Amino acid sequence: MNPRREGVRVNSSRKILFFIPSFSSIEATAPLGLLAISTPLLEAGYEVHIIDSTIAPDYKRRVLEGVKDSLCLGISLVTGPMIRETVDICRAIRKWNPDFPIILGGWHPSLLPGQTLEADYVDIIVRAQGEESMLEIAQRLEGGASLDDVKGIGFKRDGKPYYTPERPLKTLDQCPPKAYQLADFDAYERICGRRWAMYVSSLACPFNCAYCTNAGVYGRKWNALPVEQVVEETVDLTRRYRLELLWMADDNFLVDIDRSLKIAEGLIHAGGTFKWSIQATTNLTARLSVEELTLLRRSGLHQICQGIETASPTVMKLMNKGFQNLEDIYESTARCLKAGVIPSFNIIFGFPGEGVKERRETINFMMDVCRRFPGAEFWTNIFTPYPGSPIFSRAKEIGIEVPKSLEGWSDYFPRYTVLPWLKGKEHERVQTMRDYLRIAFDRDPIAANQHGWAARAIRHLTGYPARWRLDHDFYDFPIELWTNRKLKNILTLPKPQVDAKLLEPAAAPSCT
Ligand code: B12
Ligand code: SF4
Repeated sequence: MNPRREGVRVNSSRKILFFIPSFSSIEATAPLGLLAISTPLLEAGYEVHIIDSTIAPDYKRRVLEGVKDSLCLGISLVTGPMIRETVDICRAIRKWNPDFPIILGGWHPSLLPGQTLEADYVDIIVRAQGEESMLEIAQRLEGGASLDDVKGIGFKRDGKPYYTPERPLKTLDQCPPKAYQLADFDAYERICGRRWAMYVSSLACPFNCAYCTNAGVYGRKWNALPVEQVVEETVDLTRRYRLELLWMADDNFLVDIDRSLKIAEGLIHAGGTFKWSIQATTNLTARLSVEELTLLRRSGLHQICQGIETASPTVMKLMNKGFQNLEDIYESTARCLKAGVIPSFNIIFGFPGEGVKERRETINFMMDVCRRFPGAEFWTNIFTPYPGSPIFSRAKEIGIEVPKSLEGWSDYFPRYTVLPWLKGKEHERVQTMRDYLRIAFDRDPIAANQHGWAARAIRHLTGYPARWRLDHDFYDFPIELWTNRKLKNILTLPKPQVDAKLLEPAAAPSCT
């Protein structure tokens, strides 16, 4: 922390302000990271306010107003465009009061603590789980005490960064429930068109894919909440906030299949009426029989999102996805659809080692699966080398230019990624091909506001030539994309004007 403030009483307020910068998505819902760190603060009697720029267009004014009577500001961020709003807000606060404590937590500060703390507008960074760290920081700031004994954080002393010892990770059952009562679900629904939330029932993933950052923060020791707690909390949550959908943000929900089936039985028994979706690896999904999938479907499971990422055996090896088998994917796709569960797949284009031949193998696979199994859906991305992922240790060797400051990471986003081995005309071609993949087969986004029926009809019609192009690898004169965009602009429902209510301080300590 800044030497001007370390060990000095800053502000006697018991109000903590949190800010989450927009994730540029209309698939909007409450930020779980902030809901998680709010609970211990509420239990200790602090007043917590959250401003989410996704639902608060005048977020800057609100944050600048809100900090005036707060003890500190905490910001949650992942690598990418969220950093832009973060920097803007922090600079404005510095201008107002250079001594006001600014704390950064979440994935980016956890993966790059040193570089994040270097920014002159950051006082404290929190690494990994923030429930206890944030509470202890608030208590030290309030009491004017030193931060030395707060584990898992970094701060500045005499202008130099100082890091406390790592805070051991807690298993999920040791973490408090999330403060969902702080979320303005009405505002999220107005943006998204669907009333939904995220829920975490297990933590970490036993695998170690080369492009994935998860092990860098949560390790690889999978742990989970007890079945009864998951059933009770999810049913209560969906009833209390009238949610139609829960998106399990677990990295790999199906690690313990027996537990998954017991959750399904529990939900049926408890009369849960909500839809839910999960993320799971293809090998674990493939272990489910039609009967088991049918049980999951009866409990409301409607989609299993699986990261195939590539269908090229060469690239699969490079990605360290030795656990994946393409034949199994065909079979499990058939089983999912028979049971009424949507198999939804992610693909990453441009992983180092993927050439034209390997990319073609993946496209052929996608086309084949979609044709043979109508209802299966694919979402694609361009590879983004995130810090903390195994491949990132080879960044220099593979020619990735690593940003040298916090601001430098603002453009780090799959949509914009240009790689040394995928740039110029070839990059443009892959982007056009991705656009054709988007319209070639129907998909079901979370955001119900995204398209009106007319826009969907246009996409359906342009699907025929799109499939022809993908089969023939021909993307010149992309007239259908142009038509699709133009007509969509005319026919798509206007994005709703959303303004979140100023959230009332939640009464401590009633969480979930
Ligand atoms: C849900 C989710 C999303 C949702 C977010 C919706 C929302 N309203 O929040 C959606 C689908 C929109 C999304 C989008 C993206 N995501 Co995402 N997402 C996740 C996911 C699956 C869960 C995050 C979560 O809520 N976890 C539960 C909470 C409780 O845990 P937590 O976030 O880790 O929070 C804890 C700590 O980090 C800390 N903490 C968090 N914030 C703060 C703040 C303060 C002040 C403090 C003190 C502490 C603190 O304390 C919390 C409690 O212990 C993670 C993977 C994962 N395993 O976590 C990826 C993940 C965060 N996403 C990631 C990425 C890359 C993206 C996208 C770029 C993907 C894309 N292709 O577009 C976009 C970009 C978003 C953006 N802002 O720019 C990466 C981030 C990597 C990185 N280096 O930052 C992750 C880690 C996935 C991965 N393995 O690579 N994502
Ligand atoms: S990409 Fe998925 S399967 Fe691979 S390590 Fe990350 S969470 Fe696990």
